[in-house]
Amino acid sequence: MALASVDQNPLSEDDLKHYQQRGYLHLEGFVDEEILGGLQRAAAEFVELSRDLESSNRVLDLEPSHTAESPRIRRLNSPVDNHDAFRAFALEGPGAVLACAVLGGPVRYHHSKLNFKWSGGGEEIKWHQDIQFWPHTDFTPLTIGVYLADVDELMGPMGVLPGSHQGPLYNQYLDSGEWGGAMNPQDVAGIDLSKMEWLTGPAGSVTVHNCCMIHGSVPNNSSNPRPLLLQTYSAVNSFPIAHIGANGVTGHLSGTVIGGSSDQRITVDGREILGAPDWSRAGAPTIFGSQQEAE
Ligand SMILES: O=C(O)CCC(=O)C(=O)O
Repeated sequence: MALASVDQNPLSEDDLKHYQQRGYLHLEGFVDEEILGGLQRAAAEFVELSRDLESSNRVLDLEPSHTAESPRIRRLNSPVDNHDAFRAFALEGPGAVLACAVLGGPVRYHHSKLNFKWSGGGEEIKWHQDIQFWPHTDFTPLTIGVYLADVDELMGPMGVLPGSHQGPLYNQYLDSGEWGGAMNPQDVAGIDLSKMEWLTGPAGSVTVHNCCMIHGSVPNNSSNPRPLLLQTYSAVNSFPIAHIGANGVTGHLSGTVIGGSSDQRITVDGREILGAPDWSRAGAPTIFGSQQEAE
């Protein structure tokens, strides 16, 4: 996939060092007004669409108190698959350029979502790490967040625990054995919540966090929604591991390679494999077909 401005590196050496050591970046006002306006208009279109819905569907996840007069969207699933403005931002525009800059080369897009976190109590996201939701063959995956509105401390900004990406990877199952999607209270008691950094900022500000980072956000008790557009990428030769969590159900454009090509080289258990091409869209040829074509 072609990048809008592949020659332009938006990060300094200090930014890269900060990401490696602390596991996150906080880039105030990163997205310019024109592109931000396009993303905001796209988000507003989904709010209008939601007025016709009485319950959640595949694309829009609604809060129980949602009504046509007072819409309350929890999440727009896979914005990249559902609107051109989100697709262009994440696969060709500033989101793509930033992902390539942080990871130092071509990247593989994994998934996207838009968390609205509505006003007056919009929901908390408990402390968690992402990698357990969609394990990959390495720990390069990261998520880029864009605030589509000004966000202050009262609005439930993203909170990250600097350096925690290098620490333990926690069990996110409940004691009952069911998937809980968050760290359990005993583990949360063992982390120093006073070290949390709350990433606020004007609309267009960007957050980047590594897949092993402990992060979350408190309810939005302000009178304005807190739309946060999130898109996840890995290094090009990092691959999602099938049959765990969300891998395999992340959207039609998942797996798109941005800013170069993939040579399908992966290392598993210390051994390098030069894997076959990606046949997930076109369908796999048979071994007979491939071998005869090669003659
Ligand atoms: O919306 C937020 O504040 C955080 C989102 C998040 O951590 C997630 O969806 O994994």
